[in-house]
Amino acid sequence: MKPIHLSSFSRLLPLFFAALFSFSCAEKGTGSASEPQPPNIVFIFSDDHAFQAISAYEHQLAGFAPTPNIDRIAKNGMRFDRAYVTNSICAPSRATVLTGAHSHVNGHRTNGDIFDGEQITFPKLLRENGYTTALIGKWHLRSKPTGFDHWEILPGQGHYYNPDFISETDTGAVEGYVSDLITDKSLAWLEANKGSGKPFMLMLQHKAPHREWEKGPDHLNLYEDVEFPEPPNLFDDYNNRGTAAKEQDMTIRETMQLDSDLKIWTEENINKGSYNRTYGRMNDTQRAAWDAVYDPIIAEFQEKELKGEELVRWKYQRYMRDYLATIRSVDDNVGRVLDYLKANGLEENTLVVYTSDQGFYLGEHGWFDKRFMYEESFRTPLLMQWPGEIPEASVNSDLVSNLDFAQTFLDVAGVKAPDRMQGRSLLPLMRGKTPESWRDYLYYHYYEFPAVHSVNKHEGITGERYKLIHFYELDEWEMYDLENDPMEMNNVYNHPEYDSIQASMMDRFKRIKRQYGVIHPRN
Ligand code: SGN
Ligand code: CA
Repeated sequence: MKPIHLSSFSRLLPLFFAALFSFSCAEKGTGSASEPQPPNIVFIFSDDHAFQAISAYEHQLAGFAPTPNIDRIAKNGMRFDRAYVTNSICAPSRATVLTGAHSHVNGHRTNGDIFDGEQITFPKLLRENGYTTALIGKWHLRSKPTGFDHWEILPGQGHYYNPDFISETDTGAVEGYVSDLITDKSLAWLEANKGSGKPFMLMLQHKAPHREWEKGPDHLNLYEDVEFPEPPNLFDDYNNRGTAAKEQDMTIRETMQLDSDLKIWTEENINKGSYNRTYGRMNDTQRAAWDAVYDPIIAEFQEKELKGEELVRWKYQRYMRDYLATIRSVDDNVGRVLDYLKANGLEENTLVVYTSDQGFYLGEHGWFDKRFMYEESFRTPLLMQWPGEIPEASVNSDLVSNLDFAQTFLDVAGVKAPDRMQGRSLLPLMRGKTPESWRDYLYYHYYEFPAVHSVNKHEGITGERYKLIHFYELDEWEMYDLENDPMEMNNVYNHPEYDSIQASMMDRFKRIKRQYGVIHPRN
């Protein structure tokens, strides 16, 4: 038998009691047992979902592309305004969520790494302590999931239309749209689990809104009549920034593809680029509905012969229409999960978390994609509800990160976190009581270079107001004053008026690296 941590034992007593009488609550659902038990955890994780695209964040897009269901979580609970990631790229972020450790500790630095599933993760610890666990949706860690009673994953990045799913026993395409299917499978698992007498932890991991942003059949026309506001720095010239910002390959102007990204599929490019894994996967009905929307767009585009800034503006509008429509499908499906919990008496005793593996550029600096330590990609959305524990409609602005989830979930379940984990439990913050000793800096490190989008390796720290970044292979430093320059257009490193702040940031940087055990030859 697996050991049970003492600290969790008292909380689990009622659970054993409930298990003895599980037949009596079989029809009512896990949360209806009369004795309190550790809460269920539903972790809804999307891919590349920018906080700017969640209306609860009140960004300039909010009025144009509402997310009413994700906003319900903010209304029922807490919105975190300064949630960040340790490494703004997919697989490393997922590895950090599972292990509660930075990339240099869990070994997952880039999307090319293979996750070591032998290491300790929070789902394993929850499972050892009486939880039933599942992971459904995007995984992207290349090794087989460990620590789950049930898993059904997309291969690699997954597909939007008629996606393949891999499970322990089966692999094959399932007809439908990916956000709906991930939710169908998650609700089916919850339903099958009803009355197990055990608390559950579900990781429901969407593929959307990842590139190439293929909207679903219910939302093909959703934003076709909407003209979205442009970010003020859509035409950034990268003056006052370093080499990395100038040499990246992620601009809407140059990098964003007309065919695969913006769906201008014509006789000439058909069967090229991502055709086979995107548009090429649709069945006849799906394709007919798609073509009815896109054929006129393609015809109009060809007629206009846009160039220069006009072409960038057109691409930005198309990008937003597609990206934000894929988010509406995620939002609808978040609504389905919230409704299910409510209808099954599970709302009260379930912590629901909505977050993303990283942020994303929605045209800021002229970019899409992520990777940089600048705010839009470094930050990630984070919303949580847990009635009775998290105050309704509350906002937290402490520095928190994906490093903290593992310890938070263990704390919520009354399970002791192992020393290897490097984050902190968010539970006191969730209850509206930030400890005096809460962190004042976060450490960041991005390693994937050379690679797609050409973002140089860098590491850095951010505090409440100032951010220091070192592009160490270029030996270039950047420092930003987020209060005076929230869009990070002006590198103030070595500006005399910031001398003393810079000196203290450099000192903190060294100390934080020591604290987290970062061993790096260049520093
Ligand atoms: C693919 C995308 C990139 C994206 C990476 C990583 N190109 O390579 O734009 O940065 O995934 O994304 S695509 O044309 O194949 O879509 S991540 O979210 O998995 O890290
Ligand atoms: Ca991602």
